[in-house]
Amino acid sequence: MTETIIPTEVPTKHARLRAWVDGIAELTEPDSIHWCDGSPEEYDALCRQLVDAGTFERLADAKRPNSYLALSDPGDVARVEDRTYICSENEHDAGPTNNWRDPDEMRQMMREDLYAGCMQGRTMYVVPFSMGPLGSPISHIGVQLTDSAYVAVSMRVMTRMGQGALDVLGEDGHFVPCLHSVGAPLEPGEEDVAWPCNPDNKFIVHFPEAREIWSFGSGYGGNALLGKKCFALRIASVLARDEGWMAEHMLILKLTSPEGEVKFIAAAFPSACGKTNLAMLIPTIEGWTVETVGDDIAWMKFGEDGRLYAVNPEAGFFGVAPGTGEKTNPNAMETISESTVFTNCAKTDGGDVWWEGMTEDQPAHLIDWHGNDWTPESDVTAAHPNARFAVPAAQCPTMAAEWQDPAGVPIDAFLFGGRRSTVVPLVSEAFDWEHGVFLAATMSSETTAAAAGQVGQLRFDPMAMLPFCGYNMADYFGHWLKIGEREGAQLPRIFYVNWFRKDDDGRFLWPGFGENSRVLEWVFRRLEGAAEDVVETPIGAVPAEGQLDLDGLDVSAEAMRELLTVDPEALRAQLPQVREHLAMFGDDLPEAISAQLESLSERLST
Ligand code: SAT
Ligand code: MN
Repeated sequence: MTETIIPTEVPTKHARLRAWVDGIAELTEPDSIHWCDGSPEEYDALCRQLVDAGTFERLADAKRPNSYLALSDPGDVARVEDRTYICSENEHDAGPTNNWRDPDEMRQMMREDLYAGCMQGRTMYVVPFSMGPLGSPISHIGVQLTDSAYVAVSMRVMTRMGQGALDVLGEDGHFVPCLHSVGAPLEPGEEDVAWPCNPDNKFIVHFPEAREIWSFGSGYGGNALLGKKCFALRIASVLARDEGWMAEHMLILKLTSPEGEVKFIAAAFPSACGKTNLAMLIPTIEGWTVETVGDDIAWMKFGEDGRLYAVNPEAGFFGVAPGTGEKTNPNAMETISESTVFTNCAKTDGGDVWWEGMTEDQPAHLIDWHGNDWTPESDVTAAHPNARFAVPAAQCPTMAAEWQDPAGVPIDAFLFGGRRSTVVPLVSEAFDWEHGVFLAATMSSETTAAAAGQVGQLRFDPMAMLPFCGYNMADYFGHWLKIGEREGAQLPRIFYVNWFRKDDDGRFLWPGFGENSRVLEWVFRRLEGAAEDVVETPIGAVPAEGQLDLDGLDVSAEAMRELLTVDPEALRAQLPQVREHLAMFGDDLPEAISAQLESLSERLST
């Protein structure tokens, strides 16, 4: 029995919004239009509809109450960077790291060849949402039009979605229009598939001047939940540049010392470096607590006191499931114990989900993410490596009380880092803002493991923003430098960390996870003006021997020395790769960044 959602009355007097919705409906020809109010009743009804359509399977309530599993089309499992475009009026403004197409040509092609009639046989959902707490001066409103109920449901988890956002918008407020279609119209009477999409025809398109997003062909994650990477990073980075604030790919955590003092830390790492784990970390050192404000994105604006105040623009976590378990992230496990939407995980015989790394033992039998029988003898993974959970942040046991504060939280430090098995020490502090910007602009991970004493092939991911910067990345470095020059600014101090250094036998030198709290403690003490005993190295200040709290830690003195060693020879060996990376930006590279490279090179040659 299929439950139909009754199309709603238009719940807003906002003329521009209504006109836009009408215009898109005329172009895409949906059967009906549903204005989302964001209520729990609507969420439940949409979920039931997704179950009827075969998109969702409800999990066993005894195991995981009020939760669902979706299995995507195998051709629609992740973001598609080669199909992602920044259509600025001027090609140069997209820069060397983005795909560019002429905006007029792109609009015309998408309207005529893709969007015309693309919602036939489907409902168009109007999804108003706030990125950031409702009504906060740091927040912004978007409205997504989508022909996917899965997307509407996910947007309710990931954003403040519904009537509240419309109320903030009022009759004339500004919103970012986000148009999305799975690109799979239905003929009259045609049976739908469980995961409609258009795998060979995906376009994830941004118009930075118009502050507009057009997405086609994919129903998955960052391609389709347009509030996340498309709005909160690519479009927001452009807004931030123009308005003097920052939209960054950063987690936000609250660190409290045994004395009850609080610091807020924002941290940027490329994917697969444990951002969600750090945001929900359980300290191993006595008396310290870490609480969570966000796990992926930070929007920061200057307060009157000159400090940067951050909000997490999202209201949920869209986390990678594989590798998440009681050992690696018990807080995440508790967060997703109910009311969670899972995508591309495996299903147990008892009606629960499972993925690689969830438990030590593998279940004897599963249904894998393709919908096939799976046993430990199978030669494929049971869950897709990019399988996800989407869950309201409010379910996380470590959410900081401030996470919904419209004023945001004052950021005391930025952490940057990559995945480096050699060369880069466990932690160092930049000399100053400009040096920190240089470190972040040259952030890298290794693509191939280096042999002992060698530098591997580096992949650079400046500020972890490579796929998310909505304009010329050289200008983005310039924006960071400008932030540093702002009069009266009380800037966060900048640290560089590396949890992934290995010994000559390829074993990790540092245990990571909860033990990373020892590094957070050192950062905290530096911010307080303590922990003054440092070793000045060519890449910044590293804790002197005895400065890190190692009480109860099972790491040998020799390994500790190795972890904090800065070898000028090895740094020199990686300089050509750093130079080549920055050369990509040509004459656009800010003078200060080239100057930083030259002074590093000088420090290394003396
Ligand atoms: O698919 S998302 O962009 O939402 C998640 C990610 O790739 O980081
Ligand atoms: Mn991310």
